[in-house]
Amino acid sequence: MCGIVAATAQRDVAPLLIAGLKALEYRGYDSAGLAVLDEGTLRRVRAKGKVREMEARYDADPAPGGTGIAHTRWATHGAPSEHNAHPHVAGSVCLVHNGIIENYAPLREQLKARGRVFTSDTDSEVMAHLIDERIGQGMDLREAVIATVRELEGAYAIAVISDKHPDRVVGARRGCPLLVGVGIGEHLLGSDAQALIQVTNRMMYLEEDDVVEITRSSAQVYTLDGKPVEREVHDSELTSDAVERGEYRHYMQKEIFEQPRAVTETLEGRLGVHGVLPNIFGLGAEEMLSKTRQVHIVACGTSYHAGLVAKYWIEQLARIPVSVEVASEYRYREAVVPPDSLFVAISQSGETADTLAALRETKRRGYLGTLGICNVPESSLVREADLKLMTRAGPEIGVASTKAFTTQLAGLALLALELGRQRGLDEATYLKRCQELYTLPRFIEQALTLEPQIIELAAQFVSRQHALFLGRGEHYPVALEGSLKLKEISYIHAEAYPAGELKHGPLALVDENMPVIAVAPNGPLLEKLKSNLQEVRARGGTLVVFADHAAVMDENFEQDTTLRLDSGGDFISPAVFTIPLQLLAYHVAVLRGTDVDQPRNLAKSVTVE
Ligand code: HGA
Repeated sequence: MCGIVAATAQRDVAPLLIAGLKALEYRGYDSAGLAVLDEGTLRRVRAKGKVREMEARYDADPAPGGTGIAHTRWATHGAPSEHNAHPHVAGSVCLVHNGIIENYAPLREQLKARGRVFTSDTDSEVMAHLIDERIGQGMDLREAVIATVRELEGAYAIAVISDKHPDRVVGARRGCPLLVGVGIGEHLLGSDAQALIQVTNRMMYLEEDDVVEITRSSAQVYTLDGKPVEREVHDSELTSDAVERGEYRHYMQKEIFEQPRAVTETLEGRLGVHGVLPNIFGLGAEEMLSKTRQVHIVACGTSYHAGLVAKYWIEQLARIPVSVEVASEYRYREAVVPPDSLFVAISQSGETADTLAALRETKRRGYLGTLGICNVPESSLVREADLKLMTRAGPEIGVASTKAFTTQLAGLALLALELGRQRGLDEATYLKRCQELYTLPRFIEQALTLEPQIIELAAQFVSRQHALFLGRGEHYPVALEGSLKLKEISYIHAEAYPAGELKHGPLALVDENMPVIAVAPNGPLLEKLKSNLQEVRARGGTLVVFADHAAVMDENFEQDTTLRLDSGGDFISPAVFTIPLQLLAYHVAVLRGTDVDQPRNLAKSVTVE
């Protein structure tokens, strides 16, 4: 979602802001803008589209200066256009915003009644006017920001400058991420560490309702009562080359191929020869997990699919009930929480607005405790959950999630094994499953070698309008994930069904124009799946089957394409079978010429509701 960068320095900050925006562009690419203060004079450059469009305008007429703010937008209120691009200016105030101001409509009406003229359709602009009014009444910038955010309902991360108060930037956050970069003789603000890492690795993470004022020499955090408060400075482990694309054509392709290493990192130091190592979920985990009698998993999008796979694993290995729900539903529902329930929140960024809100809801719903499974160590989710497991996938830039998913699966497999061990899973099965999990990176590596065949297969999909994915058991969520990938980046309408549901409706859609993609690992459900595939053949459907080497398939059907891979065993096979589906979506999108890393209408790190 929208990305913010701000800086105040002894040097010209415009190049820092533009470099920061490029690193943040995965969060939004509807428009980009920056504003720079030079000796009390404000200059603003904005453009619809990507950062490079704005940069070209900036280069044609540079606006150097020592203090500035910048933004890359994913529109929520008002069309993607230049006049809705941030920064927004009102009088002496210039502001960028990530989030949604829910009470913007009455505030806007009140401001208009007081003679304020609006130049955008965004919810964000009200904040600039409110702050400017207060500066006009004699408040300084920080006081004006604090008084304004106290009036707001909704979520925000903001960065604000004023030509009446040069050489400083005031930031504030509630519900959306914002952190401070501590440089030498300079300070920055950013939506995430990637925006700042090119300048500094020293970061100060802001907490809910913090307000911060940065100058070249200081970064002071305040509460909403205006009291100074200390926040620790951490050294980020992120490196700037972790966010480079290298020799790959797209970040998504790079991230698909990083999966063997990413999963190895997830498992390292957590899975030993005798099983899952102690305390990998944090202090107190042993006790909490041993008391757990029920698990609620809450997540969005791809993370939700990982949760669905985990339901099969945990119920099978630990014999305790698991429910999985999308966070935007869970948070507004009066969920029944049986005693000794563990709440598990899964999010790549740890800033997913709905997942975080759901986590916060648990406080009044009486859970035994909460566990966050997340890829970003300093995120809100990790800070707020009782127990945590970092997935260690490294930065994921492609909007369509790939390595985040398989590393989440690896983390959830550890959880299922640990719960199983505590709930009396027999030693032999436990050790067998642990060993299987240990080999997961190798089987992912092998699955990646299917790429040349998948490139050929992708050609069959280029002119398709629809696709149907089928799976059974824990491979049904894999089918869901495959269909999500395809629709996200190739814009082909795709749906996934449990194969047994086919005849209850979706079979009506099957004809020679409907490719049906089946996930067919060897196992107890294979025969059932094969019957479902016969139903497709009988209607003239084109079948693409991803099958285990060991699976005995009926391959004498002309309209079928069968690709073989080695699943590595029942337990890890959902993660392994995900790989060809990711590759298929990727190569179909490449052939269709879509913007693979930044698909239309989507953005990463969904920090708004
Ligand atoms: N509501 C603002 C900011 C949107 C946002 O944060 N998206 O992630 C707008 O529409 O400009």
